[in-house]
This record gives sequence, structure tokens and C-alpha cells, in this order.
Amino acid sequence: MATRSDKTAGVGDIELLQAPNLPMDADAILKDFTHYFGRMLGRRTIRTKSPFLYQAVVFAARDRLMERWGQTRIAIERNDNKRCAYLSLEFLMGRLLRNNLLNLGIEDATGEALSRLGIELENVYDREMDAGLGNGGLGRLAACFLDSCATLSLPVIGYGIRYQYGMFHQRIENGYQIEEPDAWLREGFPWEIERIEFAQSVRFGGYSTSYVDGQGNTRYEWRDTRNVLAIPFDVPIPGYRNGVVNTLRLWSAAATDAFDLDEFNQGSYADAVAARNNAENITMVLYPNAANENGQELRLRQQYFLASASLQDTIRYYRSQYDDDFGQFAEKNSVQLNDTHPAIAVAELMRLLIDEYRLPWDRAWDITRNTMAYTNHTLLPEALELWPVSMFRRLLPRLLDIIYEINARFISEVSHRWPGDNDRVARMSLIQEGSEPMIRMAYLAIVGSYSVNGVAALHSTLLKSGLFRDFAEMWPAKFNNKTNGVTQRRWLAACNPRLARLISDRIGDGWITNLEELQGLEAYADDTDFQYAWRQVKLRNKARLARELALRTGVDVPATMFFDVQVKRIHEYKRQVLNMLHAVHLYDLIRRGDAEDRMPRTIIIGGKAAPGYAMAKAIIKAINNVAQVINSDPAMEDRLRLIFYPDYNVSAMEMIAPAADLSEQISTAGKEASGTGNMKFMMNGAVTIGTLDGANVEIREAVGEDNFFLFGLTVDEIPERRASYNPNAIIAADPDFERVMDLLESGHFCRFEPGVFDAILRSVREPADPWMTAADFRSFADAQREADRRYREIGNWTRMSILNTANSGRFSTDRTMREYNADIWRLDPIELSQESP
Ligand code: 26Q
Repeated sequence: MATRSDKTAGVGDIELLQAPNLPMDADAILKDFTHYFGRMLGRRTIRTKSPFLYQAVVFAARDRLMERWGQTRIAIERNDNKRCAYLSLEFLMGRLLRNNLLNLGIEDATGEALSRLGIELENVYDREMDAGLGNGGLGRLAACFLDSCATLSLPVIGYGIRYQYGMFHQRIENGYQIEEPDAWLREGFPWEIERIEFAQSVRFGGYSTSYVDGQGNTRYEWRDTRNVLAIPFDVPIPGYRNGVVNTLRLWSAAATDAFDLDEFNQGSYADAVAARNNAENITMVLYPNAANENGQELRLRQQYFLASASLQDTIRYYRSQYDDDFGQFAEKNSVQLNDTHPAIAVAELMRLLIDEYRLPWDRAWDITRNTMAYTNHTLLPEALELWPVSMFRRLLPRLLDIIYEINARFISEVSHRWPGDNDRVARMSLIQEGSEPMIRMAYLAIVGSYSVNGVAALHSTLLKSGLFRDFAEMWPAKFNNKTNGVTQRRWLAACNPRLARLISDRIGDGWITNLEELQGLEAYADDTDFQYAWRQVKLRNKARLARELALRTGVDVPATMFFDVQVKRIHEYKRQVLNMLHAVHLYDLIRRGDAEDRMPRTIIIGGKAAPGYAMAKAIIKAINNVAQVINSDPAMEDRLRLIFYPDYNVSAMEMIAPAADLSEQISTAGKEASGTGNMKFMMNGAVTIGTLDGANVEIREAVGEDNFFLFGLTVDEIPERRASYNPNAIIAADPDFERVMDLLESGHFCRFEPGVFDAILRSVREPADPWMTAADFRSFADAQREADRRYREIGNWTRMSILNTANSGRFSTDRTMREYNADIWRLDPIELSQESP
């Protein structure tokens, strides 16, 4: 095995393995905190609001991470582990301090150290900005995966982009969403380590050409490119108390020194330096998930930048072990593609192997197809990524050549297997023909991967019968399901310490690494003392959330109300509109005096709309208008509250999930791939009201049908109902529904803003409404009535709540990651050296 010649044998390695790690007690942490606060940051006075307090705590913790980080790297290198690169345009990490202290096992010691200075650790936590490098489910899933892989000792490295601006902040002004930039790096990000020594160069533009070399082989070259530097910033990912620290490597773009030299030579020095922006713009901002803002060139540049830098980095490491022998590359590496966003990696790996390392096509293709694996996260055909061929020709000409070659060979395979079936060839081609030919990124990902998975059982089944049917017919064994999960370290242990303590006092704390142990709570579901304690925890969590609601919206809600929650991105398919219609229905019932026996209820809706998604923004405005009228009507006081939660994000969910009674998962069946908020709520003892969609199906199976409020059309029923769908007739036949529509259409909720509800109401009445909102109104209202009835039998409800937590074991990403590893990656766990302390 080759070792790199420039590597001086292990000064750092020996020290890391033989010297004892830093002590983890309060004295030692206090000493380091003081050192960083005073000597490194140069501050003397402790002010609660100061960011330096937070930074000094991070540095003290980071020292302890750093040792284990080095030890983990050495172990992976020595054992020559196979590794997995998880490629994702999004890692929605949220805050890191509480979780890192928890996983290191120094939360108490750190709290103790700070309390000696009169500092409250909770306040320090609140000083941290969310790392909002993602839109929603897909990005947060990537973050949960990293936590579970580190905890399972799996050598998985996350590769992403270090956006200067993450997910925008949402302000609500007169009911409208206003976007504000998220300058999350303003005060620095003390967790990251810049690793300039691993910078890579990424090419753009130029042209592609071929020539015949001295040996008579055709060589391909990509010339006259403009190159951009990719600089990695590493973030440590500690496992739960196991000594493992994995890496999230985030790439930041910088101009090379040669950038725009031409202009420089022409004498316009200042222009040349200013033009460096062009390169640096690549990692400036996270793209919001916009249904109709497809095809943005900068987005494609981000995708290629991530794919190229990450693969070059993977090859760099591989070559440090194996030089130029690529014979074991696929045995030593898997690359998991988080949706099609990084799917250009298929073509880029081919390019690197062929152009840079001179492998013949067939060998390169063999390696690529045994390395790549693809996860799909959507069933909406309109969400499948397409890129104009013309844009590829301009930006990535050599990659276009390679995609054409992949397609030519693939199409010939299809026509051999189905001779004469030209329709099939056109359907499956990586190129969608037309006036503007487009590249189908999902097909590139499928053809170039050895595994294709969906994210919930129903979703994976529907992928095979619908969107990817032709491919599943061709390669049935490639397709598999990996039901999503969430990490219980963040989503129970850290965010709901009261419940965590109550649970651990009863069944021990094994659930933190083995969530199935929660099953042990079933035995206490009918224990009235335990039920009482369970309710007290929920009440305290609701009071905490109520304080936050008052702060953010000025609306007071008693913590004794029934908390009915829907928080997620705003999307028509998620049907926040259905929730709003129900809120108006309750308002109407109370006004009619027809709700005397109803439980006082607070409906909380939160989420961001993509800035270019007009209907989603209209939904936010509509909800805020309804909320305004309800919350200022004295007749609603102590009966009904509707709150739009502004700037919903990861940290908000950490306060919301522990306080929810009812979790709304009400998408049109067949539209939500999985959902993961549903799992966070369940774990925290909320009961779900939901359709048979995504992972709701598996949640209901796990908790039992009596403990889940089911409503709505099923996937199988929808096509038939769609054929004769007549929302106006449905409304006319349902007096409650008709009154709701009358209230909305009469302008009752928009007295001085006519038209605010028009687009939404039109879509509800539209026979072609893809989301079939009206079809599910009655069964939703009935299920809500049933939930209300069940909540009023408080012991019965508490029992349901306990059973939801008790049966959430399957929805840990620990289980999800075990399945990815058993079926897709086949990694051996990291074995930390015996020498390491
Ligand atoms: C596309 C083009 C241009 C710019 C951005 C995008 C873009 C960005 C993000 C498209 C989609 C996304 C995110 C999708 C997402 O979050 N999907 C969700 O993934 C979860 C995890 O698997 C599932 O639980 C949800 O059901 C699914 O909606």
C-alpha cells in the first residue's frame, strides 16, 4: 500500500493516540472557557447577550471534539474502511451547541462550569444562529442522517455547500410574507475549520475537444475553462458518547489567482478583482425550493461545483491509499445522491476517471455504476429536475458529451431488450426532445446508480408503478425502500428534556441509542400516576410555547387549550388551505352557538413560502387574515385561537413538537413522499390526524388505528373520484362547508382588502383542482370532531399520547441508517484504536 511521500509520519497522530484526552469535568471546562473568552477573544466583561460567551463555550467544547475527530480519521485510515460520501445541496443543521454537548456527554459539566460565573447555559444556547442550509424535509433529513451515522460509527462524510446566506428569514407584515436575508455567518461560525490544504479547482465554460495521442488513443480535453476554487470548511459531527466524530465538509467558492487575468492584463485591475465576484457568487445563497423557478444557471453551477469538488476530494483520499490503481474504488466508496440535485456527479465521475486518470470508458462506467446510489424525495412529476441541453453546452460542454455517450449506450441497451419499441426509447431517453431539449436528471441518476430508493413504503411502491415504471421494469433489483426517520437525540433527548427525564426514570435511557426501547412505555399507558406526570410535562411545554407565541405574535393563548399544529413548508399539496377551512368552520360553529361541547382549541400554522410561489404566499396572507378576525373577536376568546407562527425553522420546531397535542399531516394522498415532521410530533406524544400518505401509513400501522385520526381519499380512490370531481356540488350538499365558503367569499375576512382569497377559493371550487381539497373537507371535519371528543376524555387521550411515543421506535434515523448500510453501503463500523483513550 502506497503512503504519501509528503507526509511526515504522524507527529500529530502519535500525540493524538497516546496523550490522554482533555478532562471533561466542570473545572477543566471552566478553565478553557476562561482562556478562550479572555485570551483568545479578548473580552473581560460577561454580558448575557454577548456572542463571545457563546463562542468561548463552543471553543471549549470544540477542543474535546477535535481530539476525537483526529482519532476517528486515524482509525478510518488504518482500517482502510470503505466510506460513504453523502452528497446534498442541503444540510439543515439548526443549532449545534446543545446537541454536541449532549453527544459528548458534557452538558451537565458545562452547565455547572457556567453557573459558577452566574451564566445560564440555556441562555447561551439561545445565542446561536440556526445553520439554515436547507429548505425543509430533505435538508433536515441529511442532518439527522449525519447524527445517526456518527452514533452508529459508520464512516460517512457529508458533502455540501457553505452558503453565505441560508434559508431566508420570514417576517409577516400586514399578513404578507416578507423575506429577509439570513446572514448566518455574520458573527462567525465557530464550529468550522477551514482546510485550505484540501482546496480543489472546479472548471466551467470553455469547449471540449479530442485528439489522438502518441499511442494512438483518443484523448478528450476540456479547454479554455474558467476555474473556480472550492475551499472546504469542516464541521465536526460527534456520535453519541462513542468517541466517533465524523465530518460535514462544506465547500466555499473563491476566485483563483488567475481569475480574469485577461481583463487584468488589459489594465483594468480593479475590474478584474471585482469580477472575482462571479466565482464567489456560486456559494452565495441557498435556492429556495421553488416550483416555478426552475432552470436557473447559478443553481446548475452550484450543483456541479458540489459534485466536482466532492468527487475530486474522494479521489484524492482514495489515491492517498491506492495511488492510481482504481481497481478497488467502488469497493472503497459509495456516493449517495440526495435527490437529483447532485446527480451531475454521475457524469463528473466518468469525466474524472476518463480524462484525468485515463481509464477506458467501460471500466469507468463499471466503477461509476457500482459507486453511485440515488434517493428520490418526490412523486410530483413537475418537480423532476430538467436542465436545458443548451445551458450544459455553454457551462459544462465536456459533461454534455459524456451524458450523450451514456445515453447512446443506454438507448441501445433498451432497444436490444425491447426491439421496435420506439415509444419506450423516447420515454426513457436521458434527453427530453422538443424545441428546447432538456436533460432528465432523475434518469441520469437511475442509469448511473446501483441503487434507487424512495423514502417511505408507499412512496417507493408508487415510484415503481408510476414515475419510474419503465426503469423498474428494466432493473427491478435496483429499486428499494428506505423509510425516513429522525434522530431522537435532537428530537426527543435535547428538545424535550422534561419528557426525556420522565421516560428515562421509568424505562432507563437505553432509548437514546435504541429507540425501540420506548416500547417499554406501553406498560405505563394506563398507569394514572404516570399519565398525570405525562400531562404535566406536556402542559409545561405548552406554557413555554405559549410564551414564545405571545412574544412573536402578541396573541395570548392559555396552555390548557388543545394545541392543533401544522408546521412545514407552505405548498398546495400539503393543504394548509384545508386546515384553514376547518378553522373557519370552528369559528362559524362557535358564532352559531353550536360548539358548546367543543374543547377550546389553538390552531398553529407555520412555514415559509418559496418567494416565487404566488399561491403559497397567498395562502399565508389568507391564514393571517382569518387569524386576525378570529383572534380579535371577543366571542372567540378562550374558545378558539388561530396563530400563524412566523419564521418557522429547526429551532422553532424544537419548541413546537414537545408542545403539540395534535399533529396535522393532511396532504392529498400520493403527494407527500414521506414527511418527517410527522415523526417528530409522534415521538413527542402528539396524536396524528392524517391521510394515508407518505410515512403516515407506517405511523398508523405502528401506533394502531385506534390511536390515529384517519381521514380522506386514498391513493386508490383518487383517480376514480377525479374523473367525476365536482367541488361545487360537494359544497352545496354540505351546509357546514357552504357556510364556510360563504364566510370566505363574502369578504368577512378581508373587509378592506377585496380579492385576497380569490385565487384560493377558485382553486377549491375548481373541478380540476389537483389537490382535491373539497373532496376531503367533510371527512377531515369529522375526524377533527372525533379528535376533540377523544381529547375531552383526558385519561384516554393521555393513553393515546403515551402510545404514540411508545411506538415511535421505528422512526429513528438509527434504523434508517442501519438499513442503508445493510442494503446499499455495506460499510464496516469505525474501530477506534485501542491506544486511544
Ligand atoms: C429545485 C430546483 C431549484 C432549486 C431548488 C430545488 C429544490 C430544493 C429543495 C427542490 C426540492 C427541495 C426539497 C424537497 C424536499 O424537502 N422534499 C421532502 O423530502 C423529505 C425527506 O425525504 C420528505 O419527507 C418529504 O415528503 C419531501 O417533500
